[in-house]
Amino acid sequence: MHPIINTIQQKFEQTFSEKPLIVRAPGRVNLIGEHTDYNDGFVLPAAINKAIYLGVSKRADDQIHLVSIDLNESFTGTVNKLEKTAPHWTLYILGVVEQFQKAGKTVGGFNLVFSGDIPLGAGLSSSAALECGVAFGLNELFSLGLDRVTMVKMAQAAENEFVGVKCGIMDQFASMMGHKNSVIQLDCRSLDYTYNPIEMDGIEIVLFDSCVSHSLASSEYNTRRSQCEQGVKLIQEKYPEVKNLRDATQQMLDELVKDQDPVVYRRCRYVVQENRRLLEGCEDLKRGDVAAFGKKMFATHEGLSKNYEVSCPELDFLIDCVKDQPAVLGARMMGGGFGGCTINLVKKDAIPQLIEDVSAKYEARTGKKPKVYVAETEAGVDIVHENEAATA
Ligand code: GAF
Repeated sequence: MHPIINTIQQKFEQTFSEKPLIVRAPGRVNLIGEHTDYNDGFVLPAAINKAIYLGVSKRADDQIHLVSIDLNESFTGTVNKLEKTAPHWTLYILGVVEQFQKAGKTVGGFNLVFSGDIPLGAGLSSSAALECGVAFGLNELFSLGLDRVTMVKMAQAAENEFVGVKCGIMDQFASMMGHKNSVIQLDCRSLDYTYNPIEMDGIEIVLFDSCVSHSLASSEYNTRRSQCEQGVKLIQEKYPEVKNLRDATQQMLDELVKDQDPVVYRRCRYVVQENRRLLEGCEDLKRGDVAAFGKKMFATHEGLSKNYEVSCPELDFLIDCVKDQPAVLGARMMGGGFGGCTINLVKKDAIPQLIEDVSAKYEARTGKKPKVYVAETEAGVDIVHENEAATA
């Protein structure tokens, strides 16, 4: 049995004297398309083999009992009064309950115990995984009949409204909708999506974790979002049909934003370029041209670092370490930024040596060893059935 599932079952039975329903909710990677989701643009994420596991059961009363095994903390509240002042980690759970209530779905009292192997603050979306796992578990427990995409939207709304981070929809979508061996090409405006098979023979996704802990809730994320909105407002003075940066062109930015606000201009230019890079990059992958795709990842990093300014010296250094390595086809910082992981497409045979070299250089420069994960794509959120739990 997977050790985390075992731990949850034991803790659950000790605490609540019953067996829980177990849900697995994965983290995500994103190959390209960063900071495009909240601009109605495109993203290319996949769910991965790192996950949060939750044990849940119904209660006869209206209480909510939560246990975080990893933080060694617990919380008791009630479905009738969802407190935003509760410890921070509870907001991702209570926020989902609030969304269910807003949608007129009756959620009774419940017990929940969770743990996971998604490193926290590494940009692999542990928060979205928790939200999606809670949504899926409660939907199942109380037979609410919600479909996956509806739960994705509710999980995102929980983060926007209860946690206070104005994130886009990418992370929740990837966690809920992932398929093994596929990346999801998602149009964040229409929510049309396709599963593109990952065909990168002999190439693996390697994540170098800078171990600089980012905080998505940091005001910088919300600031980027509002700078994009400012750019759109300037463009709308002449082109009212532009609803979001997704609709903007370089020429519109040059004409209407460049002289008005150089910082907003750089932010918007990055987003416009990134949407184009993603669409062209998907064509590269369809042709099997991973080398061309990888070059675009390096270009994305450059844009995120210099124009969008969401990188940090440690992430830039990790990219500098790999950019002239023939075995690394592409690399960039991933996720919201200000820390977390870089994502690297690396020739399989060269991985051990690369890890050794990069780790040594990183330690010499920063005094800390990076953590390294080789990510595999996985299916999205699901129930762990008893027979799977026994063999996982
Ligand atoms: C974070 C957010 F949660 C996503 O919605 C997305 O904006 C990402 O940063 C940047 O692409 O993970």
